[in-house]
Amino acid sequence: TFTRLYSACLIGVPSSKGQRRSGVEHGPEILRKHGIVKKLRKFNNVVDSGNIRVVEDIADDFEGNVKNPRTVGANNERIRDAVKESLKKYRPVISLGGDHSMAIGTISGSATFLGKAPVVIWVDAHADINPPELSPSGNLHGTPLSFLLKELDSSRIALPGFEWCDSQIAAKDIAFIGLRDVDPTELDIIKNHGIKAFDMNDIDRLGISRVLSECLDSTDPNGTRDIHLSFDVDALDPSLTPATGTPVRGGLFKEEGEFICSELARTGRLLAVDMVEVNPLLSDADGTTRTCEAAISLLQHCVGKRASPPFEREDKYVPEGSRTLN
Ligand code: NNH
Ligand code: MN
Ligand code: MN
Ligand code: MN
Repeated sequence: TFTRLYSACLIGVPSSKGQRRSGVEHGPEILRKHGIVKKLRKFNNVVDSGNIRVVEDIADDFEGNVKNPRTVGANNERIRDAVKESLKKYRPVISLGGDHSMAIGTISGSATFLGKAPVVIWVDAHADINPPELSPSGNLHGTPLSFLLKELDSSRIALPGFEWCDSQIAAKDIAFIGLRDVDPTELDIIKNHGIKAFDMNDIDRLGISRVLSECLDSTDPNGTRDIHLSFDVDALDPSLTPATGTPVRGGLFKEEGEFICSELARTGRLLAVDMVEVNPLLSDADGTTRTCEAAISLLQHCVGKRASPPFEREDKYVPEGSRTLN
């Protein structure tokens, strides 16, 4: 399998301009401080490529309602190139965020390397598919999939900083897991284009094993395609990952996240992983440590650690809260 042929590789992406809270740029360094390299090496060879040098000195501001497009755009071009280069030698290429706007670059990097679309498994409380001009917040971390989706080509507006960017993913390539805070425009896009989406209620009902199988059956019926996993730590319940910018109660259990990672790694076709939105300034030391340990454990399962047998949700306490897509 790939575990013998390839080493995994870490790329730190200290980006923060896709949202408004400071601290998420420290995600990569806090994960290293919590021993990510050593802990992943228990399961596979891992090369740490250090951090991408992010652009911070561009004169930037709002473009309409959109915050910092020039900075986010320029950074994503670099991220695309770094991921694409790294995929020539390593897999999975693991990008440590940083805010989730970086997925514009990481997924473009995967698609550019392959010369075709990877499957995109998006694990997140949020759908991150707002067209920027319709975003309720103006934060680009809520928009990455709108840049990538071919079906939105005819309605996409030109934003400064994104001249390099080409949509390379189709609706049928994407599956969402863990949604529970989706904006109305996002829900319209998901429905209109028939994007596979499982909210927390679906996970309660069907179980994570069935949900993941359905994601793979719809995006990759023959089981042959390379997979890009984009994992926002806010997909997990905030009791597990409190150090993040937009926690939403009622999230995934750790075992469910680990099951997703382990099963995707087990296909042998896990090309790239994003682990994003770790913000050490938004919790106390204990909460930050728990967040880092959860993120590192997820990544251990991406590089070969095997999850315990399929996990049944019914046995466990299910937190209260908004858990549905509509
Ligand atoms: N949907 C909201 C927005 O567009 C929230 C996005 N926040 C996230 N996404 N953390 O994962 O701003
Ligand atoms: Mn999120
Ligand atoms: Mn295109
Ligand atoms: Mn996200």
